[in-house]
Amino acid sequence: MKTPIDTEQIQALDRAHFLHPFTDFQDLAARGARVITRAENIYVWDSEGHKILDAMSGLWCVNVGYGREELASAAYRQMMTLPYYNSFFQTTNVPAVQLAARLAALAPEVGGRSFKHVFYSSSGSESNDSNVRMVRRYWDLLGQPERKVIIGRINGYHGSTMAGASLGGMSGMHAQGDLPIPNITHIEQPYFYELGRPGETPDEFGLRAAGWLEEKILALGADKVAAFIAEPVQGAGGVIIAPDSYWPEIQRIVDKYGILLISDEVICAFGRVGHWFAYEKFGYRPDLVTFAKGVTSGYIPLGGVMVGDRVARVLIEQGGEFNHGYTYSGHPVACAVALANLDLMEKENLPGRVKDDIGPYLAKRFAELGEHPLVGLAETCGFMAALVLTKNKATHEAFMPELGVGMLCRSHCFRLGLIMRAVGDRMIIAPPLVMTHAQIDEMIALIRSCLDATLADLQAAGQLD
Ligand code: PXG
Repeated sequence: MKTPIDTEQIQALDRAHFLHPFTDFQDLAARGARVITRAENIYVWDSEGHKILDAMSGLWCVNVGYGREELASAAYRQMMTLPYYNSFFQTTNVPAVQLAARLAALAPEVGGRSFKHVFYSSSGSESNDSNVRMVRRYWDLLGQPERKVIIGRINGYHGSTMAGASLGGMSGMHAQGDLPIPNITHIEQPYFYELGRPGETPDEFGLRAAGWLEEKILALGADKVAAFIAEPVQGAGGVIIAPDSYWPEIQRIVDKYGILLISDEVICAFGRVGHWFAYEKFGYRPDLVTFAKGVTSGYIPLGGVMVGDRVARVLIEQGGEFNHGYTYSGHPVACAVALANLDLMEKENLPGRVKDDIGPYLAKRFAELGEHPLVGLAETCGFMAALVLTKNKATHEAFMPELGVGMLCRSHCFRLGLIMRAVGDRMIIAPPLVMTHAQIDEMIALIRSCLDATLADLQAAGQLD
């Protein structure tokens, strides 16, 4: 028998010593953190014994689900063989090489462009810092050092380091710490529900939204623009899915002005949208692809950049020494876990399952939630989905932000045994890719109960029309 966990003691130590990320420290100290103690398959348990269905895969990362023996064994074996060695001074290690070759083989070639090289880091944020370094180096080496500006999108998320937070377009993050850093600017996001005009079709809006990139390039001067960075589907921003017309038009624009395209697939790669890499689904041709999270299913930190031929050729053939890297670039244990994770994903055909089986099934069941009186929009992309809570189904009127309706719904979710994120009044999920149909049914029933409970609260408070 394991000793039971003393929740209050852990909470007291947590309060005393642990500064949590993206947290109001005082508020958390007053509430006390929920202590998560174990996990299996798609469920986590807290120290009080509550079982919770984790519809967020941890933080968009536990693609193969919890408790996978194969990943733990791979880490153990690698730690006993070679727990660490650097790859700085003309040395390499077997898992890092094998993983690089494996990722290069998995990344589909599009329009004659392929990805043969990988640069490793330990997170999505670091990978995007590496992107900034590589993009600037690329243009310097080509004799165009004035091409410095990287364009991102409002409400995009690219991490929390100085460069990552700057590339992202989260106003709350920019407000703290003089961000963005110089030479990073943003265009509006392709969010039809909020920005579409009356009578405009989604595809018309998609073209107009992509046009904002061209306007920005022209305003800056094309010879000043280095790259455009975007998530295939905006994750942290609330699962914002661009209309079909958006990405082909973005591709036309970046091609026209010769600027680099960075696809930040930290969330969307490794099966999340039904493909190994998401650019394949949306049919565009990035020059750099950021990855992290799902590459190890979050069991151990690993991130990196798939470097396409266009950039790799210049860095390799003209670059000399590249003065950038991390202690843990190509960490052997992280790479060994990633290889075991990819083995599992391949064996269980998780990208294919999302594309042809559980993705379409989730789409069908999720659409039913669109009929709920509180829901203005319900949409999915692969195995990520969003609901917009609305005051008035017919007019899509939003609730006053002060009401915190999303947070109210989220607290009902926790109480009823479901983890669902609230981004404003968008309720979002990104469940593990191993979910069965029965588990999808269980999750939909839970979401419905949470919506009913939120509706009852709002009715009681007289907040509905
Ligand atoms: N790019 C994207 C697209 C991400 O989603 C990062 C970069 C940064 O990765 P690291 O490993 O440095 O955290 C992310 C991370 C949320 C949330 O609230 C999302 C992320 C991180 C923290 C919170 O949805 N995504």
